[in-house]
Amino acid sequence: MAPLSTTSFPAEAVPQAPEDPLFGLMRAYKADESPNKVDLGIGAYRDNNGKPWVLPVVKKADDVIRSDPDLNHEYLPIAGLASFTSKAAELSLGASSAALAEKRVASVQTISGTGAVHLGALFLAKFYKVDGANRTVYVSNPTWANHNQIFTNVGLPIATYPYFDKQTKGLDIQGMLKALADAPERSIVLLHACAHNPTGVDPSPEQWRDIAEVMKAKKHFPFFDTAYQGFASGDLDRDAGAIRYFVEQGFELVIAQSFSKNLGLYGERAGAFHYVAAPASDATATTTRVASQLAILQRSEISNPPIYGAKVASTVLNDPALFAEWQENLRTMSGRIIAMREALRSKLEEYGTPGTWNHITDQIGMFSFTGLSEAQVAKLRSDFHVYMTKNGRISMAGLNTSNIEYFAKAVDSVVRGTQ
Ligand code: PLA
Repeated sequence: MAPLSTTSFPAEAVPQAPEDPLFGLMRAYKADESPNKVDLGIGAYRDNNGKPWVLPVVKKADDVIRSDPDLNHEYLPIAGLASFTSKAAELSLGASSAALAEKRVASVQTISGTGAVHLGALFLAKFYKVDGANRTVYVSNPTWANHNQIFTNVGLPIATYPYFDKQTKGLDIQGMLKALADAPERSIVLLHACAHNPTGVDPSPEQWRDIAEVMKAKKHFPFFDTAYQGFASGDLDRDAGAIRYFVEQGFELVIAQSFSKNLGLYGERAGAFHYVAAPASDATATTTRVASQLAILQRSEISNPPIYGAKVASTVLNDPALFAEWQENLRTMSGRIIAMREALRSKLEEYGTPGTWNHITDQIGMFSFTGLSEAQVAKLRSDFHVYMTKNGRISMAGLNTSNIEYFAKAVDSVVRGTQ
């Protein structure tokens, strides 16, 4: 007879958790044997053949790294590769940033963007407590699903501010501004720097000014997530506009930065976390103290970050010729995505698919928030082998000249059949 269970982890204590929706989708797509299957799930760039794209500039950087006779596999320092984090900070803040010149930026290399959001969350959970700080993190409705669990896992409660207007399929700026004005003073506000996930809807520069004004009046704490710099407009500087504006306005803020998408380094986990102090006579001292505590947190979690992706990024960021080539590669990616947006919209309009489809080209970045319902998404999957998240988000890079017609016809059929 088998002995009775003596586990310390019975189902009441450790219930079966659902599979992560996005990675579950990826698994289901791989298992699907249909030759027509279309993967519009995870936000990873694909070339026009539907294949992962190793950026040509990354191949070159890889050659440089591998042919270095001094190459070794030693530990990085706790804060990571300094030649990477310093350039990563410049990329986000601008090379002529006053914050950098005044030494009020602390940068730590992280396990990509996710690790950066987590490190920031952990830091705030431990230290954002003085003088009536409100520990609730306000995230856009909707936001990247992982934001919710990263913050709640470290004990910071989540609240939402309106963001996407279902009617216009654009930004609900009035709703957003009102929610930020109504939130308790000194709340933490998570902002997508550009190419908002999942909606593809970004505030205009004027709207960013209004957001900053309300946040300043309410003394809110900005937490920027920048995972798509270069993917929104194709221009690295323009895509950093919101962050730079907030820094110019004198906010103390943090930035979680990912190089997964813009360098195509998904599995290498290259990212950084930046703390920027507000201008003040003691700003450098504050920055030094913050950096010292970030190092303690990092040491206890991962000790020190992985080296390869950071080296690739550092090689590209520090070499003017490679940097220029990277910008070209970025334009290739963003250009192909824009071409797919145009093609999808024009096909749906050509078929007379019920509804309006201008939002497909109005939205920017990696994703389009199609407005398809959960039932329509399910039907696309069961009848057409199209894989997308159930909120109606599609990763535009999954479309190409070979599958766009198939996808557009599938959408047309499903929308007509479920009205
Ligand atoms: N922040 C946002 C807004 C993201 O969309 C993602 C990735 C990350 C951070 C983290 O990416 P990183 O850890 O690889 O740097 N979002 C993906 C993948 C691409 C994911 O969910 O992990 C997505 O499909 O939404």
